[in-house]
Amino acid sequence: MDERKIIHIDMDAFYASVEMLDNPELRDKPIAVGWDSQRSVILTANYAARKFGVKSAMSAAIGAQKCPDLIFVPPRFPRYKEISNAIHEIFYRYTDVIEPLSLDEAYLDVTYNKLDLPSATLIAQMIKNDIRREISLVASAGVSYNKFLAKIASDQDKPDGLFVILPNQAIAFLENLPIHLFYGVGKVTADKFRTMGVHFGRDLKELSLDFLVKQFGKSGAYFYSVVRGIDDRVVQADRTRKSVGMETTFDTDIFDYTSFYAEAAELLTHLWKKYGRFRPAKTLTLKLKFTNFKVITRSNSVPEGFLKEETAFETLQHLVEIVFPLELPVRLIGVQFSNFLEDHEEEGQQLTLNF
Ligand code: TTP
Ligand code: MG
Repeated sequence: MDERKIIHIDMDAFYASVEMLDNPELRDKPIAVGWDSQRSVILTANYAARKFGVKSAMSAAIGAQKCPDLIFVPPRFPRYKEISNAIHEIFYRYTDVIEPLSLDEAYLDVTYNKLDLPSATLIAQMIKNDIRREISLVASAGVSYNKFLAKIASDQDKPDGLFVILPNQAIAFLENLPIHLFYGVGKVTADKFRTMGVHFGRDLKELSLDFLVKQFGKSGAYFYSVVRGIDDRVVQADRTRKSVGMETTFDTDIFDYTSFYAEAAELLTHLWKKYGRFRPAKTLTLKLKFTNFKVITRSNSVPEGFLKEETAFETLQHLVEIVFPLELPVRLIGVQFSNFLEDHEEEGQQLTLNF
């Protein structure tokens, strides 16, 4: 198998960091995301609370015992999802081969990336910078040649980590890795390994494939491979996005052609830069929201796809001409690409970014 370049990104103290972002008063205080009731469980804690030993999956009662000043913040899942989407948008600038594992974690295959950058480490750094600059959150990244190593790498240097495991470092790294840090080894499996005298990767390596399979079933074969730096699982790209769009809401409503076209063209310029040139689409849609909140859309498709920026702009101009003269002033304009050339007929979600 040709050598791949895989990045694993994992946000630091994700839910807690979002809460601190939205409520700066919480920033220097120990917080736990979860409900403040005896029976509830802490979803995550910020680093100030972790110093006291507060952590994910701990009961709220024990958390409050360990850290008497602990502030409980109820979770807001729609907000985490929104931030997660924004982070994915940043990933898509670099590659379409993105496999989210949860709201705050994803694998990216950047072997062939959209910017033709030769270094996965550089891309990881750029992604971290983008996330910090645009979303004001901190991510940790792991970089290696397979998923298993990239995943472990992202945990090595948290928070704000960037940890790289090069092919010629992998074997030594794995030999020295404590057994409980192998991804896929939970508490029960770790205990079982320890009773067998396995404490580090190098101990695991002494065990035969037969023995491991007898002891752990399918996972045994996985452990046998990964400790040797072998993991051929591909990054399963999320192909569910059926459209990409951008929209903008005005402070003052727009009624005249020149302003309207200028705004729509600016949106398209950005949309083209971000997606259009990477993922040719067949359909361009213009969306308008009038002052009375009525929404209309007008679309046009080209069977060969928008391969050139000029074609997209000609179509945009045509769409703008269709809606003029405007029946009412407009408070919002959106432009959207859909019907991607490479897509098959799959179910999927829509995605719109505020601009
Ligand atoms: P994690 O990435 O495991 O944790 P984290 O981002 O809070 O902290 P770290 O800096 O160590 O990465 O999980 C991501 C989010 O998932 C986390 O913010 C809250 C949620 N979560 C739960 O709801 N229950 C859990 O048991 C865990 C571990 C996480
Ligand atoms: Mg995380």
